[in-house]
Amino acid sequence: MRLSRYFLPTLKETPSEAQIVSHRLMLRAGMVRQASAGIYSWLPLGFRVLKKIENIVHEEMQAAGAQPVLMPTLQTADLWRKSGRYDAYGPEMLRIRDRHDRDLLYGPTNEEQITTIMRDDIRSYRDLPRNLYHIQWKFRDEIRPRFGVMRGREFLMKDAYSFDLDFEAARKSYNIMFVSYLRTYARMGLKAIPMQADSGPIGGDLSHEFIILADTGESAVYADKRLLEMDPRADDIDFDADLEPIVKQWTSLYAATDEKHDPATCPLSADEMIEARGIEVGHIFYFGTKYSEPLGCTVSMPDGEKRLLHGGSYGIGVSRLVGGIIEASHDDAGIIWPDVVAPFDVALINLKSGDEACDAVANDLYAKLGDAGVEVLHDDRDERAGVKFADMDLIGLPWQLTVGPRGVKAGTVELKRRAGGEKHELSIDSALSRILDFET
Ligand code: P5A
Repeated sequence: MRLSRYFLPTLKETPSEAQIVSHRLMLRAGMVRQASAGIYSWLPLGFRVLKKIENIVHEEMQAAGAQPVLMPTLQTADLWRKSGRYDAYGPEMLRIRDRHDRDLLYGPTNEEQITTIMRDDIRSYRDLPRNLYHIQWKFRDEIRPRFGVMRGREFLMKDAYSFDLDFEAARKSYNIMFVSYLRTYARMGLKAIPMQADSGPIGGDLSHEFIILADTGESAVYADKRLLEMDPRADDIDFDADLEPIVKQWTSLYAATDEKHDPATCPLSADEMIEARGIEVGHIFYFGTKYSEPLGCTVSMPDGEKRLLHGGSYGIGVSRLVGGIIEASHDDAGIIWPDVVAPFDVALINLKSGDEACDAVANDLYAKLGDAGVEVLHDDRDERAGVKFADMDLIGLPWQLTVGPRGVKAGTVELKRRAGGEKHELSIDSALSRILDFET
């Protein structure tokens, strides 16, 4: 992509409405713009990151056996009246009336809807287990939308729903999602710690929040230091195997948010514990027959007996993760994207756009990288070097490849890794192969 044609409205000044670093950087890097309180438009750069995160979530969900679907954003009030949540959900639910005076709502979550889909089309115990998920916009009329996409009113969630015959089987489905979540966050360069949690309006008695540590997080967290050393990607995972030992490894170490933390029962000494703040990037629930019972979701057993299904639901805050990753990975100059979610792989900076020799080298590098499948943002603008470097540091692409008149004469370019900041003057070919070896 040529930056001269790209819609990238970066800001020099720090927007005054933004209280935390990820919100400031998302506005300054031209990733999002607020449409109204807690509702955002995603501009090209931000949209690319959102899609990268979505892709990782899709891949990991499907590796764990969940199947993608897409349910609508609007649901009927009658459906929620049956589960009893229409009134219970309170003012966070956005209620809508259509031209026929029928009550609708903009879905804050989809337990009711997926349960009726299952109820209508699943017949036999042989059709279980099933896990369906979608990545869809949700609306919650949060009383205090804040921190940009971190606590929006409209936000993108991945929500998966498992259906099983009994508690034992449902526990297996829960464990699969538990392990899959750890790996999903690790793949994005995040250390997410599962913590005991309240199940709130979703309900049920088994629930874990996945929390990444960040000073600006909304929850206070208390956790065993050893959890920080554990690497969920160290083992090859066979999702058909018994995952209980892995889940136990994580859950046997103390970790709780302020809602659940009790100093009286906490087994850790001050030395053994991290006391920090965290961002909830995922939340999983087992709620048994809470929805299958009121909605009549059953299957037939071999003897003809009808059995209510046991359910769980599993959420990932996809749009929140964009902010969460920035909170975890930035410096004074801007964002530092982990490679896998970076909007482009390489910032190609032509310091003297319009100069024949510089243009020739930059265009050649752009073509070669593009042919190899590397995503390049080519700064071909007629701007001062300082502006170009500042913009590229701000938007945080993993590599900066700089073509300047002095280097071009000597046959060299400069390659910088945004994360460590180390710079190398290299021949054009070795710079190219350094990037290609890494990216392809
Ligand atoms: C699980 C999937 C649920 O809604 N039903 C379907 C269950 N869980 S949850 O904890 O309420 O939400 C799941 C994740 O969504 C993110 N999230 C938000 N992100 C941005 N703005 C919000 N206002 C918001 N509310 C929830 C969180 O990451 C949460 O873990």
